[in-house]
Amino acid sequence: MKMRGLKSGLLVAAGLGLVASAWGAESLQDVMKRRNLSQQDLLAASKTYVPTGKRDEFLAFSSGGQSGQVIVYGIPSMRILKYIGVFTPEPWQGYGFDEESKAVLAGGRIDGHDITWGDTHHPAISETDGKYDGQFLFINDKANPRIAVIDLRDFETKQIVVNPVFKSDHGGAFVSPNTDYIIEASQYAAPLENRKFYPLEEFNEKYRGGVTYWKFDRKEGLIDTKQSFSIELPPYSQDLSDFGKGPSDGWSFTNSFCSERYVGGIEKGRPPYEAGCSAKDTDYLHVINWKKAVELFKQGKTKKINGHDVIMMDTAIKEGILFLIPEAKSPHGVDVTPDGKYIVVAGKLDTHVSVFSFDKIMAAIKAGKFESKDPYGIPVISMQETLHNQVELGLGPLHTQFDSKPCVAYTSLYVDSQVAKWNFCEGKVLDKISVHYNIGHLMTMEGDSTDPKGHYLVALNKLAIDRFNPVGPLHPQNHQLIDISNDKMTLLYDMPIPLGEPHYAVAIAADKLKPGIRYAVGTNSRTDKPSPYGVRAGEEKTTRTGNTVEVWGTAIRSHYTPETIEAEVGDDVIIHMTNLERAEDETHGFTVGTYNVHMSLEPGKTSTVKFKADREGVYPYYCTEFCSALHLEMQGYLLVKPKGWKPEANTTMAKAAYTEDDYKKQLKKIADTQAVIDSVVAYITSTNYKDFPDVVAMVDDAFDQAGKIPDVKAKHEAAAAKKDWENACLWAEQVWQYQVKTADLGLRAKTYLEQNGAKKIK
Ligand code: K7E
Ligand code: CUA
Repeated sequence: MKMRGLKSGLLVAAGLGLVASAWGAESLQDVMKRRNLSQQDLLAASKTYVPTGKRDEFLAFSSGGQSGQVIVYGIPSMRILKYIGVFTPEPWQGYGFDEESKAVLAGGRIDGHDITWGDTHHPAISETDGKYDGQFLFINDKANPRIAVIDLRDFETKQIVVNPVFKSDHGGAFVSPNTDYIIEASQYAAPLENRKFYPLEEFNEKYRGGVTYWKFDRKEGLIDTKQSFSIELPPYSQDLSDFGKGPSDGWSFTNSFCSERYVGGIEKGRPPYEAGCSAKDTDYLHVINWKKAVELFKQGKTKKINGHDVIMMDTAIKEGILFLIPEAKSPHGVDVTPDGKYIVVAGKLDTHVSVFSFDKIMAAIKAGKFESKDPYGIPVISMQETLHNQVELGLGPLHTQFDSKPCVAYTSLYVDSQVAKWNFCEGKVLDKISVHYNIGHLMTMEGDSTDPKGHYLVALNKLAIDRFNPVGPLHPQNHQLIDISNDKMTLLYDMPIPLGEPHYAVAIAADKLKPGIRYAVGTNSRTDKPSPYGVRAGEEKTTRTGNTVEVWGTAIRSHYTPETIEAEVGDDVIIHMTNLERAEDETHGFTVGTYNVHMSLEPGKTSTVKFKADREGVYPYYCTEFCSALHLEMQGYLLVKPKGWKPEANTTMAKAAYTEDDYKKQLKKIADTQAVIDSVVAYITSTNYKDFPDVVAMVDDAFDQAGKIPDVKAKHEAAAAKKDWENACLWAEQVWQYQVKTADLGLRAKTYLEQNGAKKIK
């Protein structure tokens, strides 16, 4: 890893000499002077710059905080690649505007109410054997206790589940080492029953916290709510959680604050929550044997609350699956080390991080050695006897991530606005770096797995203050990229994020992700199953049943079938569209003006929009993605007629004047274009193009377009034979449209082959 820094340095040094000749007018020194850049700046730039056409080493998935979305960006370039709509409608992706995605969002309804936002905090990538496998992403919604499942084959949200017993959550989403369970801990204690009031005076008796273990069915790609269960916990504000791994696999850890169980109420003259919730010196780390909890659940040792299985505290205590360890007050992060031997806890109001030894915890439990019980009878293990060490790091330590080097950890210091690099085995501070400002979480590459990758760290700061051009009182977020490949950390880059507060983020080696580029034609992308509404070319139809007009349509450059949809006022209109394209990145959109519907039709996808045609009028529909030269012409009309309206007899469309000369010009244009196509085809087939799957796909798509020509050619020739020059010209024009699309694909394939070293074989 040292090599990287050194290599970049050499490149810059070499660049200083070379650039002048390569770029002519301005030398690198000129640019440095003009832009007031130092050598250090250039080195940082060379470590983050990803040249045009090149890709990033890692992909980060960041919570989008109050936006209810997930932000995907590349590292080290910090280029944003996508916002994934999760808990919040996202119109570009049609999320919340087509019926298929509305069904996903409907999974997140609570008490019959739509909830159209979320407070996303902690994303988690699925793991196999404790290592990121790049298949799924999970994220929690703190405000409305929910977990979402995103499939990384297409980066789409597939499922939202509502926690059946919590009223808020925080300690999720984190996955077990084989992703058979996803953990979600509650935050603010409340009655577990839904729609049930108890006065705050009964807080200790009736209010509860808890932790839920969601069963993940990897084959279905969905959480199985019926196989999921919770454990009742005391009304301490449970906070973050983590699963054990390696030697600690089978256990989970959830910390808490406000174990004082203080209830504020300044309006009644009581000191506020913040005073009462931090009065004691310690709070509690919950230590849970979750594998044994699964057994108890399977044995039916649960109570149904709101129809959901809950292992009650009494059972958990009796069965010996629940323990507490005092931890320094108001802790926030709890992070299991990659080797699974230690649990690192940081307290916001303590300058230390505490490193607990899993071995020592097990020894105390085996020996039945407890220092006391909490008010609910949960055995309390001694903090002193289970600590491996405590390390003084600085003010406001929060979260910890790990390096690829053994024993090396990084902890965020919120109050100091710093990152501390330290050795958790030996309890030594190694380095510190300032960040801007008030860092919350931090992220190293695959840094919470059993196999962290080193290289980079991103500081997710709570405040940006003066770092960017001002854009009003609401500032962007600041993600700062830090190079951790050397002994000293160096700050490389500030990235503004113009979305909600990022809490946690996770980053995975880019080559572990294998997203698809097209769906099988007629796929409902939200269920990953064939849509019953998908049709192929030629199968399009429009039906009327009672007051419902239903359209099974298709989209392909540059037209929809059908191009006219007729309805009467008051009809229900249902439009299914299938994108017939096979070419990469040939997405079409679909909207009907003023009806608040939108689809994003990636190649092969089938989507549906539904609405009531409640107003007479003429409503254009059109494609919302600039998909081809004739994208603007990818259009049609929804005609909403008065009830019982009939056309007058013998009306026809206005005619345009076309002549035989016009037709001849069309034929010439077609012949010229065919010459271009022929030369491109000759080039492609003279190479080993079959060795390039991307090119094979383009060639398939080109033949698909060319294959439509004979039919249409027959039409213009038949019209010409009848001297119907209008139809002859227009059908000839359509031939040319297919030629243009064929040529476009052919030229793209040719460029690709030239740039990727195709060999001549003929
Ligand atoms: Cu903002 Cu993990 Cu929800 Cu810490 S959390 S900062
Ligand atoms: Cu299809 Cu624009």
